[in-house]
Amino acid sequence: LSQTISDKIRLNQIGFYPNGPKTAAILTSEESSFYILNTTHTDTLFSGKLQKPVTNPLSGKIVRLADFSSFRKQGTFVLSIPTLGYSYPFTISNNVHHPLAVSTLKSYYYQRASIPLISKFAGQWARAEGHPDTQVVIHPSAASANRQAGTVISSSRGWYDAGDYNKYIVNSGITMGTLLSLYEDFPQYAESIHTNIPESQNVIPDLLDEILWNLRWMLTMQDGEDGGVYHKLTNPSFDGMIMPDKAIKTRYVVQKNTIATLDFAAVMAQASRVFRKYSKQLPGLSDSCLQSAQKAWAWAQKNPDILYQQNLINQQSDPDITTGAYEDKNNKDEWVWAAAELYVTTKDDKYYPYIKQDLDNALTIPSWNQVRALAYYSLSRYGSNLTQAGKKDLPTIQQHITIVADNLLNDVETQPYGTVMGKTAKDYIWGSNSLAANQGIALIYAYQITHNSRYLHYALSNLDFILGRNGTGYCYVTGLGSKSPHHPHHRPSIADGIDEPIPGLLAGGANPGQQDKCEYPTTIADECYVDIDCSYATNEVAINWNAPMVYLVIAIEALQRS
Ligand code: G3I
Ligand code: 9MR
Repeated sequence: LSQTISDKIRLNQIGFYPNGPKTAAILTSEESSFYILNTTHTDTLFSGKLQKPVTNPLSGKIVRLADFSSFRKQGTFVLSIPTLGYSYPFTISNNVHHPLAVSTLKSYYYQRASIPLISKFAGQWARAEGHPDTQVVIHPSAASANRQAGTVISSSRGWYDAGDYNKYIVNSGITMGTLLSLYEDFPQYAESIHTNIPESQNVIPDLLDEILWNLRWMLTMQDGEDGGVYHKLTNPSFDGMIMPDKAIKTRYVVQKNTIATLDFAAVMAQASRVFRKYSKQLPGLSDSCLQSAQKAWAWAQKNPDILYQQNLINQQSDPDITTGAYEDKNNKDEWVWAAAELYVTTKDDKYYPYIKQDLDNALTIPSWNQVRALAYYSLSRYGSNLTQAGKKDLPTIQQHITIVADNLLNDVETQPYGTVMGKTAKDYIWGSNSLAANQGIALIYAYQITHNSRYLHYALSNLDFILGRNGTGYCYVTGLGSKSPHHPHHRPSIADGIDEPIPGLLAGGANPGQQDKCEYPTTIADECYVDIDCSYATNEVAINWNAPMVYLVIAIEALQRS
């Protein structure tokens, strides 16, 4: 009998709720019993039989599930399969994911530009300020009558996008939309998250203080003259793996375009209603956000289809820009999102036709280039407070969300890991873990609409997926769980000389695309992940991946508590 930890036992390495579902996936073809033991292995507290074998269509490996949902004792345990060994330890308790919620939200503090991180808040990851961004140059592609190429503007603060140090409006858009929605959906639980940041002592919840850091940057990305919004603030090319304060190349803002401007409008419209509550502490902010949103909207109406095309820009101007492109060729969904947030905030029916125009098409899980679901989430949330036009379509809008959720649940029982994520190889895109989280969010909305607990149950299955019940056995959040990423493609984590990576960061996850050309042990879709910093296609981190993670864990915690 094996006395060691077995990598063939895959489960959420953080834990489970006493009354919630509890599942482990075992890579074995053998019929077997499984046991739950205390961590010293002296007491056997529960036993059960493994379920019938399922062949994983992606790898051909055989998986059996262990269901121990009826084991409700609180504490820390291991699961044992006598012929294989023990699982990593896991905890059963109420609020078991609270530390994960704190840590994944705190990660945004570590991503802050234009501020030194001091040890009181950053612990061993204290570092010097990077990128004051007070001397940012207008790139020729961004020139306008009032701001000619070469003009210098100030565009401080904001979060670094990912493992790189650039700041991109499109990706900030979905990130902010997700975090603002989290506050609107679960204000009470969100207010109970304390991340120990410089603003923690004020009366504003830490989640909103963190959001403010990026909001204030985003506001500077609008050309105040005409309302258009720059695509990004960036170096011409990516830095090496160096600390932020050592990365001092000239930074530019580049081309205003319709999609960035609409994403900006959506965020500002939503921020305006969220921060209205704090008008005393933040005088004028809510009004400024709304004005900026309306100005952006007006610019987009005058410039309805300017796409960001990096190659084109590089043919026409210097210096060449080769950093993250966030090129999206379809702006239909951004029109819907901006219109929806402006409509919800102002209750002005003039925005409604833009929402209406896409109402017949199937909804998709959100990503940086597909934001229509964010519009529907907000409309659904404000259902009873909409004008007649919106109220009339509310059933259709909510049905779009439940259809997406039902599609996710379709055939889920035959999935080898019993998770919604990974039903097909197509799920393993660049940033696949963020897809898992966004699927979970769609299920949470479906649960809020219908109160059918099956949706909540399977939202939790995707949290389990991210935390270990998956094809690699990784708990994909740095600093948590027993087997988590140690070498993310994240410049500060690599360059700071500290062994442990910055905590609370969600790695991109399995992606057979291998766009980085690093060395991979396999091409199998759900196993194609490698914990080396070379691997930006599987092991980078990004603000738009962490945001749905923060949302999912807080939503599950909040719903568990209620
Ligand atoms: O649009 C096609 C779709 O039609 C096709 O079915 C699918 C099949 O794989 O591919 C889709 O394109 C993908 C695209 O993302 C849109 O999802 C590309 O293959 C994929 O390579 C591309 O990956 C993006 C990557 O940048 C490269 O551009 C990621 O989504 C995006 O998250 C990532 O973002 C980077 C920033 O550029 C820079 N900062 C770090 C950040 C995270 O890695
Ligand atoms: O570090 C960059 C990462 O943030 C991007 O997601 C990735 C794809 O655009 O590119 C990384 O930068 C790499 C560059 O594209 C090629 N040379 C190596 C760089 C990584 O060190």
